[in-house]
Amino acid sequence: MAQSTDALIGLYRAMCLTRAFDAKAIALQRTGRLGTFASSLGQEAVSVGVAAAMRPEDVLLPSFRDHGAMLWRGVDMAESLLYWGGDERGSDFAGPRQDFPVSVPVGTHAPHAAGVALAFKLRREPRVAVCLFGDGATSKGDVAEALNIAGVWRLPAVFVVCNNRWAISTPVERQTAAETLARKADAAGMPGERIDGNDVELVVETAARALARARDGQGPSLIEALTYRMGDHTTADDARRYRDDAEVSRQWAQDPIARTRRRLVDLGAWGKAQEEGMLAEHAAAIERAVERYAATPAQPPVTLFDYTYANLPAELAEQRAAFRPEDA
Ligand SMILES: Cc1ncc(C[n+]2csc(CCOP(=O)(O)OP(=O)(O)O)c2C)c(N)n1
Ligand SMILES: [Mg+2]
Repeated sequence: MAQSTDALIGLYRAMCLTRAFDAKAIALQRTGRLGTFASSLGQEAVSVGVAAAMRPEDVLLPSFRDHGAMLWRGVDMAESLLYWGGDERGSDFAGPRQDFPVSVPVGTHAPHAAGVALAFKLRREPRVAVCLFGDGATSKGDVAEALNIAGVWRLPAVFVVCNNRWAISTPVERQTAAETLARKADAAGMPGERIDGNDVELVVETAARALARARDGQGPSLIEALTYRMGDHTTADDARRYRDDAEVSRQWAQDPIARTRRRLVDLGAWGKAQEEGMLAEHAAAIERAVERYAATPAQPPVTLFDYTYANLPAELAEQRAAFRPEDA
């Protein structure tokens, strides 16, 4: 692939940081210091690769497993921990200010992406809305509607299905009778392409092409990036209850991080010293983020009323007012 070695090192480092952050977040959850967490283990190449193809002024609409994309775009790890620790201030990240927060509702951010792209089109801004969602999300009406309207209005949007083969315990074979998820683009009148989502260079190249097309006024695209969810669905799940260990073991052979490292080593661009230096640097950065997260004073319970409505409905305003002063 036509990526420079430096660019490949940058992608490799970002995937490794994502994985190290992920492992730390799970450890924090296991020791009662984080509410929950959705691991991106094994699918880092999709998230990082898509974000790497974007320009800063584009807008990312991530799903809950897109830590790689969010960190690449500049979200601080301490802010991400705040979010997963149940503190809404974690969604009000310092930058990138116009990117969307994590969408936990499956696929509901796809119509938002179409809306963002429509705004760019009406304002004649050469920007693109990039929406990441899972294989399970493609069965949602929200996604079908978003693809349809983006196609008919030729909106500057790129939709990326991160096909990690599972939607909690539902395998993709039981999710759809369509031959591929990329084919869902046909009905919306946009190009759809299935790619190896564990090849980070291919992800960047494919996303860059789709972004260029959208920026150039040629309309949206759908990319299906095939990867695998190596971990549990979230920290509240135990995937051994519904899938075979052998399947998971087989998938490790496709690990995007090991693949990229092998490629860098073959190019003579990476070795033991660089690897050790990077791991130490990442561990220190993550430790600093954990400290900042732990040192953030918790918000008072009354703030649970504060982030859903711009104007609180009367009955909720009444409940908020009824909070005892010591809880407010
Ligand atoms: C609207 C909605 N329905 C159900 C859920 C519960 N839920 C959370 S994740 C998930 C499966 C998502 O699968 P997929 O789209 O493949 O994404 P992945 O978890 O594999 O990244 C479901 C059903 C939800 N969060 N939102
Ligand atoms: Mg999935």
